[in-house]
Amino acid sequence: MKIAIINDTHFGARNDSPLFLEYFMSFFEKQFFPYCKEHGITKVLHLGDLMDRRKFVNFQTLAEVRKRFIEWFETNDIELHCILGNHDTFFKNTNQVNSIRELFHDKYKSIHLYEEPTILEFDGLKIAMVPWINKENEQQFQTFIKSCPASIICGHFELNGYEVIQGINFEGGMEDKIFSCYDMVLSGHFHGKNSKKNVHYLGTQYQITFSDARLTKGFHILDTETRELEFIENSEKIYHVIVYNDSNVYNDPLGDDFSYYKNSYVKVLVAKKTNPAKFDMWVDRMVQAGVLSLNIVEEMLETTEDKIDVAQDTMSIINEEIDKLEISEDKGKLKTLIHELYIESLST
Ligand SMILES: [Mn+2]
Repeated sequence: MKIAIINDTHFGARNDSPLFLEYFMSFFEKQFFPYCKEHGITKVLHLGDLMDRRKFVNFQTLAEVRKRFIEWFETNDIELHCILGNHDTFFKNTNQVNSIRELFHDKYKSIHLYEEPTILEFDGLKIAMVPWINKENEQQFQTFIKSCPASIICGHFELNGYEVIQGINFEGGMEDKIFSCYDMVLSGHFHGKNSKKNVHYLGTQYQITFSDARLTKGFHILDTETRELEFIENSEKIYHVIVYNDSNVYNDPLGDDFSYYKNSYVKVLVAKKTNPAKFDMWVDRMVQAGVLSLNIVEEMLETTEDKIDVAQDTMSIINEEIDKLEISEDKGKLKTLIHELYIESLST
């Protein structure tokens, strides 16, 4: 049997942006749902952060999620097995009040919610489903994993030393050695796909913030017989980084078709601009194509001595600069702080 795994769908992200929600839904309607149908998948696991907002729901977002996501499972008789992520819970220290329970659980037969560590069995393969761990359930979790007979454990784990954002490893949380006896640990929470040893952070299925611009996105299929985890890439993007270079911009594989950039966020890094009129025409065409936001970075032109890789995203450039600093302070903490400020500046 093949099981599809999704996580961190964050419906309602970016201040309940209808454009982001459309981009998210289009992934499900054009890629994920047809894939499930075509491959006869009837079980889907969701590893937390179904909704983005912890404290309230926007009714327009809810209506779209209900009609275009939840009801698909119901209509097609496909099970959606959910655990709670930190974004699903109202309080930080308990899972008792959570959006999945309030909005969907008990109202739809296809939606299954695990508020406590639970062992599921698919074709004889035992899979443990662990909700967000907080002060209230930490002891219960510790007891559970010690005697858990499952070989695969799924959760929304916060583990020390794993990439929280490209180039930055999370400091704090639990150590991965507590899972050393499991064949596979599958987790939501950190949004970039990254694996170490038996632990796999699956990453979001699509881009949510600009830091996702250069990451590979998609969903996963677990084969209960071979226990292999297959990655299915989603190449649809809402963020684009284009390096503008007078001499080759028209040789782009997309040719002159700027419609590809409609409703997306485009950052243009100007590497070489010898003909300003040509550049202006190029920008005009980009605007006419209906981009949501066009951010042109020209300062790169003046930094020839330092050989900055203009194709990098902002956070990677900042991280490299921090790495070069000769300071006694903790560079990891500094990166985390700057990253938080950066994300905050994006989400206002
Ligand atoms: Mn998340």
